[in-house]
Amino acid sequence: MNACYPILTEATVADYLRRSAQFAGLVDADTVVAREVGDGNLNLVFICNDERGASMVLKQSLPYVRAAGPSWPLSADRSHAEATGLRAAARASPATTPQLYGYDEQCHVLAMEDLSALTVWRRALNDGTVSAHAASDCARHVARLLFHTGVVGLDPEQFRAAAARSTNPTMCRITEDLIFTEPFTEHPNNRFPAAIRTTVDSLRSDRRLSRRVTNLKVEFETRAESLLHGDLHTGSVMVGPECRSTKVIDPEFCFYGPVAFDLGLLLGNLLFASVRAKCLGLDRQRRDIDELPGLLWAGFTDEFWSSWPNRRDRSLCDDFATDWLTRIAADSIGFAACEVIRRVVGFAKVSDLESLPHERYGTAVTTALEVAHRWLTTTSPVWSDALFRS
Ligand code: SR1
Ligand code: MG
Repeated sequence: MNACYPILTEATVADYLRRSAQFAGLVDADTVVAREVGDGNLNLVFICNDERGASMVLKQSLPYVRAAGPSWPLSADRSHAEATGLRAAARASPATTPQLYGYDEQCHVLAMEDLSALTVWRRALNDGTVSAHAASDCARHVARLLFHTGVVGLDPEQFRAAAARSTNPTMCRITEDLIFTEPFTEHPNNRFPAAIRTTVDSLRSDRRLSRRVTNLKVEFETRAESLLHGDLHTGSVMVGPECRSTKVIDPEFCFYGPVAFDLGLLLGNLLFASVRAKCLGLDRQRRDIDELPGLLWAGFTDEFWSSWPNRRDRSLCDDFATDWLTRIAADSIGFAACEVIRRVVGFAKVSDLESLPHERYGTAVTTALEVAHRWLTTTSPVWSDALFRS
């Protein structure tokens, strides 16, 4: 595929930086060494180090889905959405947001803080580090974004204008297809072992489940509560040494949507960590992971209620907030279930399960699907310590 902008390589980064007025001085272009480390589904990521000890990250959107190749074209404009998401998050929650140094709109390149001293949370969980701190930090990040970009924080006209500026239709379409549609039908993007066909069929043929998933899909499409991260799984979070710092990365899917979607993606991905620990017989680790939903919900509601007295529109009464939180609690468990199903059945797998020994994989994915099925068919599910029980 011919892109109409130069695609960076490790060998061309120095030259790109030498020609860039915008990124001049961030690292020394004459001595910079670039290493491509991207392991996500979409983009190129270069860690750039110079001889003086300065470093930064360059992230470039490819004109296609990296994990699929040029046969799946995708607009590189997602880098614009990511810059918008990073700027909004930096205003709302600077401590949990990586610094954006600049954005080259022509070449779809973001220059950012180098976080290589931190570890991707999914990887830390896979390696046995649970990081309770990260659950609370992420939940607070979501709540702060809600209060900075939602109708509780902005004047109604500002809110509508911000929502109109932050539509992200191409990326939302990916989520609609991959999370809410394809896993529930026969689709070439799906891939799962034949041994779980009966479990998948029982999900697909459950009318109660289909009704709930359809309701959640329409919530996703229509409930514009605030700017969301939009893809807040454990691979979009980095945790620092000793878990003392947390950074929420990669908001290229950001859009105005239901806040429960961000909480739900986190919850669903924490279930994978729990199932993995269970299948590996790591009981202590599993017990620690199973406490994360409680920390996530406590972090979110604590931040919510601390911000609530400062809401912009004082006519919003406390009972409304209570009802709102009840709906967010139930919908986030529903969104979590959809995320679990798509990672098992559909496109874009998770290493928590994919790196399990072959003989444990079938049990792991069946357990995950059974929990998701329960979440989608329980009337008014609530966040409790028993959420991950299988
Ligand atoms: C085609 S993109 C596949 C997935 O990768 C991203 O991280 C999102 O989760 C998306 O659904
Ligand atoms: Mg991502």
